[in-house]
Amino acid sequence: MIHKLPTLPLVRAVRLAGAALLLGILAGCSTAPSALEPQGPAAAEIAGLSRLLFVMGGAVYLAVMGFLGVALLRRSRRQGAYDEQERRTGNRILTAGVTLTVVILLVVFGFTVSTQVALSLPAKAGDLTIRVIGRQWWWEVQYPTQQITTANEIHIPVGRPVKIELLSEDVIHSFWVPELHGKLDMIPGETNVFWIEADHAGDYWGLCAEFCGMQHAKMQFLVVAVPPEEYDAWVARQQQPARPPADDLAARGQEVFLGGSCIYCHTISGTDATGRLGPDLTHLASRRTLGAGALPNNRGNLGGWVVDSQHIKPGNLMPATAISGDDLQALLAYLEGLH
Ligand code: HEC
Ligand SMILES: [Cu+2]
Repeated sequence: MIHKLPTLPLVRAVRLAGAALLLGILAGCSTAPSALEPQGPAAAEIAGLSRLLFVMGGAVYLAVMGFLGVALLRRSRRQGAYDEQERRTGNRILTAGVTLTVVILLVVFGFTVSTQVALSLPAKAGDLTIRVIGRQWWWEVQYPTQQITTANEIHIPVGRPVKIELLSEDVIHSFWVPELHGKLDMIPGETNVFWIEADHAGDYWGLCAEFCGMQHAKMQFLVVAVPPEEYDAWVARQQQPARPPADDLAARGQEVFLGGSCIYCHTISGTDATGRLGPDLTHLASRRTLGAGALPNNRGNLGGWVVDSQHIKPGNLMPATAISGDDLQALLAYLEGLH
């Protein structure tokens, strides 16, 4: 009796853990971006090829296991040399095996090449070029023609191929939006080019897919695909210089910003802040996250970030700031007005 008591909670705990794991996996399936649920033509090509390889590989595996089973069941216990008939059968099996293997490899090769061709840059993609620069540990996003610089958020018009130029400022990163395309490395001193296109309006999470240091896991971004008119409106807003402070508090906040260390690392267009080490803050309030997807962008998180971003994203390249409570309130009022 005494021995049985402790096992009950243990069994329950194991069951609970199992259920939690299953729920976790199910929840993960529904929310995490999956390359197997493509939302654009490039990702669809890749997912199609993956499925084909999986099915063919699975079929080959089953066939090999089947033959192995047959061979084991029908193995003969006879010693000594094979007769002529057996040798001929053996040769035939060998020829058939080699032929089938070559045919399968040729089919795989053919589909791989045709997928490669389908993934080559569409001519229309040149109409809109976005340059993304990997940094430890965030993404600088430039629209060279539109003269926009932003961070950690890429807005694109829906249903149109968009050319993406990938660079790096420090180490090797890798740009991956699982629902829109495969991965492509961002290499210092080199420009890699590919394209993305979204079939439907929506948000698509992207992430860094190459270990790039301490905060590699907190290096995410959002691709926001919107109808063309909405995209044009976004471009027009982003091209504006920063909004001037709306009231006295925000005006004081601007003084705090311009008088502090912030300007060495951040740009706010239309002001004296032209630093380039951190994200452009001109339209900070229009973005959905802080610290490359580390936190939702709201007042509380913004305050926490400014005072001690090291607590939120240890090792990131923004130092903690010593700031009085009043100055912080003013600074937040200013930053929150930067739509
Ligand atoms: C030494 C350079 C440096 C200084 C000084 C600095 N920052 Fe930063 N800041 C960064 C870097 C780098 C990041 C990106 C960190 C990351 O996401 O890994 C950042 C991120 C931010 C972000 C989040 C932006 C986004 O889109 O995710 C805000 C807001 C911010 N800084 C505000 C400030 C303010 C306000 C000050 C002055 C009190 C300041 N920073 C001082 C380098 C700096
Ligand atoms: Cu990275």
